[in-house]
Amino acid sequence: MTSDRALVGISNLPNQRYKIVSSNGGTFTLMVCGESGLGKTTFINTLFQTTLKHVDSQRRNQPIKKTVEIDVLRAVLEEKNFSLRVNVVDTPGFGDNVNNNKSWQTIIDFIDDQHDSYMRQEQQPFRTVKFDLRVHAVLYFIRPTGHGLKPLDIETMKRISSRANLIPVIAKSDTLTAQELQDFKIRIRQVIEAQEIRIFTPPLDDSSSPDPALMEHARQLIESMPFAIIGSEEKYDNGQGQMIAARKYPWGLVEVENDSHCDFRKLRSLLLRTNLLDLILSTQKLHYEAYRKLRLEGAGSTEDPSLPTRAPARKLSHNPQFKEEENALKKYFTDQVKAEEQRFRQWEQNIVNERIRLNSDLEEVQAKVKKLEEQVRTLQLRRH
Ligand SMILES: Nc1nc2c(ncn2[C@@H]2O[C@H](COP(=O)(O)OP(=O)(O)OP(=O)(O)O)[C@@H](O)[C@H]2O)c(=O)[nH]1
Ligand SMILES: [Mg+2]
Repeated sequence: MTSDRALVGISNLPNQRYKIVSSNGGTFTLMVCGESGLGKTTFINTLFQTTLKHVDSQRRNQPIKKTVEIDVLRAVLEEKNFSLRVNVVDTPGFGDNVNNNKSWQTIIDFIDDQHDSYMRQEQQPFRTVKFDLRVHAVLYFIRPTGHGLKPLDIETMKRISSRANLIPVIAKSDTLTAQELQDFKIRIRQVIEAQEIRIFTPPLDDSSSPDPALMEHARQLIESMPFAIIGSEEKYDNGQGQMIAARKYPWGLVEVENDSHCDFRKLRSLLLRTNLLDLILSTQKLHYEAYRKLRLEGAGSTEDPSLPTRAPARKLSHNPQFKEEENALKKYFTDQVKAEEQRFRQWEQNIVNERIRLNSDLEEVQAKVKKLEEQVRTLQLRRH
């Protein structure tokens, strides 16, 4: 067991805390997003390798391909006396050359849709929520350029932060030197502050249990933000007979779970241990309540375009689990429309036939009337 686990593992948190997590349905949903090719899928696999148990295991050992649609992976986090269901939402990366305008839309819609779906279920008479995929934390992957944030990063992060707990991370941090990384972190923090992007920060003041070890840990986490991460699917011998997740360079290994190489362990601790409950509770109290309020107040009540103001168009396709349902529904509608069109054409034809028939009837009647009129006229002439 590594030192930070021993110090602030889930099992060391006050009893009440994980009771709440368990009674809250015991599900934690994590989402990753950002530009394409930054290692989002690799990060998820690294997390599964080091910490989580994969529930649908058929995906294992398949080579990573470019992610093309939203993918929800289910996992279990198991620790001493504690077990938690975890959903990880992998998303397709934003392209680099194509028109990136509104590339955040799929992600934003997904987050809004989950709030919407939860709200609908809560409104049902029996109020049993069966399907809760509300996103508790969004990892935003930043390209390790060393320069700063792109306008697209800023726009996307702003939109996410008004809906969910946003945690920016520096992707592929093994490609930067220690000094470059330090400067890059400072630059990113400055932009986040100047742009007033609200990121998730571990609370320092926990009055219910003022534990100095926890406080110190929280301080360390805050100082390290945005977390520099490294993902790898490969394991290498660390020279002491242990196989560890790392990236191999000619000069040596860059280790995923080494605090002097990157912040992977800090981020994992924040997500799955020390701040798990904060993330779940703030999603409910802050983000879900804000969404609910906006929806109940109706459209047009806010000047901020980044906030949801209306019911989202319910695009089932955002969730791959609904794909089949959606296709079946589409086919049903197409068939219905075809049948109706056919019926309408037949009906139109019937009307035309009827008109022809009536017209010819009319002509006949008119001819008869004419004949009778003539007969009347001849009779009248004879009488005179
Ligand atoms: N140097 C380095 N390379 C990495 C790291 N993580 C992933 N990669 C590599 O980057 C490439 C892309 O990784 P993916 O995990 O597919 O990236 P992605 O963000 O999921 O990409 P999309 O699905 O297209 O959005 C792969 O070749 C990975 O091996 C990292 O931490 N450091
Ligand atoms: Mg991917």
